[in-house]
Amino acid sequence: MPEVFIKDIIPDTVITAPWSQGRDYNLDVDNDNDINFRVFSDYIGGGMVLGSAGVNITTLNSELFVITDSTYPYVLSYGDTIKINDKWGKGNMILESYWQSYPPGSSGHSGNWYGLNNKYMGVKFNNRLGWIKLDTYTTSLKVCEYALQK
Ligand SMILES: [Ca+2]
Ligand SMILES: [Ca+2]
Repeated sequence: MPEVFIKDIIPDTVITAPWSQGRDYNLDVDNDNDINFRVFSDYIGGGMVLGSAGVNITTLNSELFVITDSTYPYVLSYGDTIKINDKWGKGNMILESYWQSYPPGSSGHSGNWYGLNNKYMGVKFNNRLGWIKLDTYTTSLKVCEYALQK
């Protein structure tokens, strides 16, 4: 078993987008001060017609991947196994996206990370496996902890 570096973020970092704004957060999974992920939360009003909110994550390195078969990262639970031959993707990923009509009447969401607690996103960086532990809400997320093989 390779050694694993685990970083417990204390306190957990909450990224909340105020109405009509966005908030971002930089995540450095191997702690070398070079940012690896950009997490972005937004909460946007499109005039009086439509509101939308969501949380996205972008990989910033060519050898950085998350477990997915699309632009929607998979959700892992405690005890799940991360393997080098899992399905990996990179680029601009959507954790969750929500929209609502105005006046309210219809709404919907996409992405696998809608309103989850204590879940994990699988990560691979230069063939080192790891994870990011997140909580997600409609207009925000909480970054709790991350880990990467040494
Ligand atoms: Ca880094
Ligand atoms: Ca924490």
